[in-house]
Amino acid sequence: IKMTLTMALDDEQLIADAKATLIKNDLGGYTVPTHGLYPFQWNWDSAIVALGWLPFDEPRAWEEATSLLSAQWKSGMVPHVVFHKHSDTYFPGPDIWGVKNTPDSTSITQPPVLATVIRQLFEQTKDRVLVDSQIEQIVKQLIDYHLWWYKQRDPEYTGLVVSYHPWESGMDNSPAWDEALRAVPKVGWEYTRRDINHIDASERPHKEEYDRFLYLVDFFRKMNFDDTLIYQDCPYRVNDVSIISILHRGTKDLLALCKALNIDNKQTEYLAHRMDLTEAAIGKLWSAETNMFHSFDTRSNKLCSARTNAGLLPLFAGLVNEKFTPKLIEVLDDWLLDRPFAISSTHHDDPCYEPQRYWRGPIWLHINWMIVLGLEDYGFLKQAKQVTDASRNLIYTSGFNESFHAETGARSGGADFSWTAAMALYWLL
Ligand code: 9WN
Repeated sequence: IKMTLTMALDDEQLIADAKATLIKNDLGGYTVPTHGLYPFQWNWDSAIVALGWLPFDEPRAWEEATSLLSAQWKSGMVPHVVFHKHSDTYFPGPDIWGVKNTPDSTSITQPPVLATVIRQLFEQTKDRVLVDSQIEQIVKQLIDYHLWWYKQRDPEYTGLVVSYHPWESGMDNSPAWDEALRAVPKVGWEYTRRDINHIDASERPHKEEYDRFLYLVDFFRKMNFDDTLIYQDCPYRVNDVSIISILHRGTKDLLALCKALNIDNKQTEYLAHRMDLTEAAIGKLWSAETNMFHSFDTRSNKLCSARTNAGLLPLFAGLVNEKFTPKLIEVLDDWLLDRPFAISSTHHDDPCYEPQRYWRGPIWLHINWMIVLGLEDYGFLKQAKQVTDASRNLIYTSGFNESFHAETGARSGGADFSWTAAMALYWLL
């Protein structure tokens, strides 16, 4: 009884702290991931954060989405960062990206998890007037966004969209990108990073990666942000299994929303057709050697070799067929074995595994959340519970950090982090 009481009190305190974290990071209509390190609005962070606002401030949850969508480009693209207000604490800012839009933004996007979140908001919001006043406009913008993904990022109808930048994947220095990134030249100019003013360099990407990240930013500007030219010539062009999975799940959720709103037209038909193409093509990302999914480098025509948690995300998308499912679950069981803190972003037996360095080892709760939803859909409830318990464990051990050290569960990256607070609210309430 004593144990239960202590836990209940801890939960109460954690819930209050998680809410306070979101409120502290609220800059009026949008939430920064954390002050200093990331002082702007990030695309997939905001989607996750909306889930955190939902249980205690419904209008604010919806506003998180509409403020992000206010930066949507005419093409339909929703940027990866929106620079609503000036800040000197982050690099690269709008001057380096060179985009001439209002509001200022970057020229790439991020994993489109927003549609899945909007479906949850639509189903769970109690204030139906709030929902009815904006859902059609939001769905219209999401349709444009998803059409843009398929048309511009898979113009050859392969079934697998491409990504042009590790920042677009949201898994910046994942070892999955090592080989593909080596083909990108290094930028020729000097620059000053700001991230290592906030966070120890041992937890961040190396300079060699930043040199190439920035080369790509320059390249987009030189191409005048033209989707067709970039598709043809971008030196980095990867079928990212994480983006592909999140897009697929998002489109499914978007079509469910359309159904609920009686939207049935050429666009929804087109999206359904694109989903069929992805289902037919996903086998290309399966490796019989590792028994899991990998991203694919379309420049070298090779699977990216590292074993990362992105390779589990086809579960979230419902893209794992009967032949692959038992094998993938076996890999997951091994990944979780004797690991109270899970799931590391890179498998602990992979030669590239570094438990403290950003996307090369640390654990990210929003990825766990997606994997759990997938496991539940497939009926793997034991594993879903294991990952949920491990995620809660991390919150109890170290609070709301950007990510967590894969071995110790200790803080990794920024503190007072919005998406981790949002996931805490999702799991503790
Ligand atoms: C670049 C904000 C973002 C996340 C990404 C994470 C990190 C940025 C950076 O922070 O990326 O977009 O400068 O390191 O990798 O997933 O959206 O939290």
